[in-house]
Amino acid sequence: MSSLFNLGKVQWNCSYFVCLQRAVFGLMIVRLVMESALTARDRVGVQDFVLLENYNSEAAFIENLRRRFRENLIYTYIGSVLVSVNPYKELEIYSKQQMERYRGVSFYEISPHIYALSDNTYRAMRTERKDQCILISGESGAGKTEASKKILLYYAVTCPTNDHMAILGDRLLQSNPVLEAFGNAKTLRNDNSSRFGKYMDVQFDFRGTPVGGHILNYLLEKSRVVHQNHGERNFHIFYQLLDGGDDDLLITLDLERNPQNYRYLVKGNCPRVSSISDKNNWKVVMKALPVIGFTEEEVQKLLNIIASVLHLGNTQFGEGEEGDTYITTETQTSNLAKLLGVDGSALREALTHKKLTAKGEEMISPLNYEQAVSARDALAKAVYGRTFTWLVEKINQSLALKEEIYHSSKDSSVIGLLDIYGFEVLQQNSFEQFCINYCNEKLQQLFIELTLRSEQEEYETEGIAWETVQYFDNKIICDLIEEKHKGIISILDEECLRPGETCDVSFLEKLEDTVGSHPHFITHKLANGKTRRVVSREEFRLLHYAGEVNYNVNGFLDKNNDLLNRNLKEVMCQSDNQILSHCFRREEVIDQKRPEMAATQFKNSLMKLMEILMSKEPSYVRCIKPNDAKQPGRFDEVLVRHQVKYLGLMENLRVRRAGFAYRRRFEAFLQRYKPLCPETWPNWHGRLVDGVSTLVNHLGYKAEEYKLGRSKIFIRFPKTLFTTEDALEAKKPEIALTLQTSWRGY
Ligand code: AOV
Ligand code: MG
Repeated sequence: MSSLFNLGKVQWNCSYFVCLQRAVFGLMIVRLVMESALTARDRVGVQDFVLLENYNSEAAFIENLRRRFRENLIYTYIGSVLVSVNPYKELEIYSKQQMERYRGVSFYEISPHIYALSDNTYRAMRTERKDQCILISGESGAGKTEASKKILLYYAVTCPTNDHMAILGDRLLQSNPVLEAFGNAKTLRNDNSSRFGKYMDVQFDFRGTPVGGHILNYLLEKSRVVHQNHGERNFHIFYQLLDGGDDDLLITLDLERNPQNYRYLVKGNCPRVSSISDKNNWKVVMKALPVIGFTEEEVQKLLNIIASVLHLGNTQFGEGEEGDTYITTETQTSNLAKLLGVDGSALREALTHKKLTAKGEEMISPLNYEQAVSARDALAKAVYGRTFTWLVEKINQSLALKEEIYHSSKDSSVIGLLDIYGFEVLQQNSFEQFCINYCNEKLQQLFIELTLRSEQEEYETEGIAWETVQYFDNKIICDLIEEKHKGIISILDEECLRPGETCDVSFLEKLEDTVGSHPHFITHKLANGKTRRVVSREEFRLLHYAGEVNYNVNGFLDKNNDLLNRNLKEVMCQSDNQILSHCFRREEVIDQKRPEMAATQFKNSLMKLMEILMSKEPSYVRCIKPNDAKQPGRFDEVLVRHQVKYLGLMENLRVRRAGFAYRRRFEAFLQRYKPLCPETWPNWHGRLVDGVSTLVNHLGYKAEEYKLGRSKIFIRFPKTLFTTEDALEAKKPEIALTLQTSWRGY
């Protein structure tokens, strides 16, 4: 029976084939039998990590995540913290019906979901009348932005509204594609990576109707406008315009369709991304702009700016004999001036000359080639960066639908949503990664402080004794970066301001002198005078909470200075493009005071953000990236373990479990388990605490297993709860029968 048959070039021996088939079939049966033998809990894991038997084991934690991920259950709780694993595929769990399922339902009653967290936060805001915030963290590509969009959609769909407020809902939702077009880009980690930080307040009136919104934006990665790493792109909007804009529009803007014709778009050698349709996204953005209140004229001015950035990139220089510079792309510069709404010869002059004031006298000096290139790039970054800020302001105006409610009403409350750029380690890390990772350090600190604090506070208010848990406090790294006079940012500022010859390397030397002995700071120099291989002479390494990152100091000073030549500012503030004249103010030219440096500005804005967040009741979404290939179904255990570690999820779990694994308000506990005790079933008429006490006595809870607080029952071991849950499960047919009989009886 060993006939041979051809399968293309491969020859299969039939008996082997049959054997293989049998083996596979056998395995399938074994798996089926095993699976049916497994209880649902074994197969899909536990939906709250506090219910894990072996809660100290990282392996058990990851196994639980893996099991759930395999079953497309991407959400799991650690108490009230939602852990989310990016599925990298569309799941059928975000429909309107699903939203309805979660509306008004107690957090733990149904499976974990971003909607449950959204709903719980909303209800807490309503019932406790306290401002809330949802902090979404995780590394680049872990799913933060998607989570924030889902939360916003949940509110837009489920909150009570009226015609007037429906407009607000629309605007809130439509602001997303616009901000993403201008502030997101394809990176190696994420095809739609947020290159700015975003904190959005949604304001609700006393009825729980959304009445306004406000966005704070943080440090856009402007350097991307002029440079992209290999395999990365510039901001989406450039490609959208070239792909989606109609022929007439491109002619007006003097643009060609091929992105490869623009020097600012070729650096990453990645004009197209398979997961992105620039053409469709262009349509979405063009539809969204009027909804947010952009007039046709404003849209045109905005597009002029986008096009002018591309033309700026193509502005080329030649070197004169005296070391001076001239523009070789004359015609393009005339078009560029038109698009920028400025005088052509003034622009030409400003791109090739510098204005200096020495001893009260103004002098003009020619720029050399490198200086001219860097002045051009600085202008492109300034134009794009300031337009982005203007865009956010414009969106804010449109979201402040009812100004008077937003700013004055005592009856209104807020839910804040924080979606920042995730922790990032690239092959070459620069000033931008330094800022992004510093921001993540701050957020992690907030998480540590607030999770521990709120846990402690809960025990305190409920009058329950508390055990402390050891955890890594990353304050030491935050201090290293931000401390006044001694921190890296202060040293960087000093170096930028120090007169005389300063450069990126002198900054590195200064760092070595000042923070060289810090346990989280490393350079190539070893204490014994030898050289460390893993860090080059142009780098310093920070041991972040989330991993080690080498930062190359090249460009740190320039990026922190973020200077634009004065004569370029002068030209720009005369622009007849209203957006640009708004962005480049005359006062800025007159005012000789040096504005704050970029890193300090960022530090101060983060401090303010921390204050805002501390004043609110936080909820957390901790996003995990299951693989680096952006593929569905792949769970890379090493990668996940690393994230579980640095997100401090095990500590989070231990803290949650240190006291009591599980807690619930008396009424909720009684409501769920009252069928298990004849004295509480079908209704308990006394005090809630007595009802719970009667119930747990009947269930045989031992004194060490639980504690009654002022308004909640705290259960120490998951086993206790499992037993109770199993008892409830066993009782279900009986309860159903009772309900049926009583129903029939009526
Ligand atoms: P990020 O915000 O955390 O990265 P995103 O939210 O942009 O990450 O997610 C990256 C990609 O993962 C998305 O474009 C989706 O393709 C996919 N994804 C994420 N969450 C889901 C989900 N719940 N369902 C389906 N697909 C999802 V960054 O902005 O780079 O830090 O700084
Ligand atoms: Mg994002």
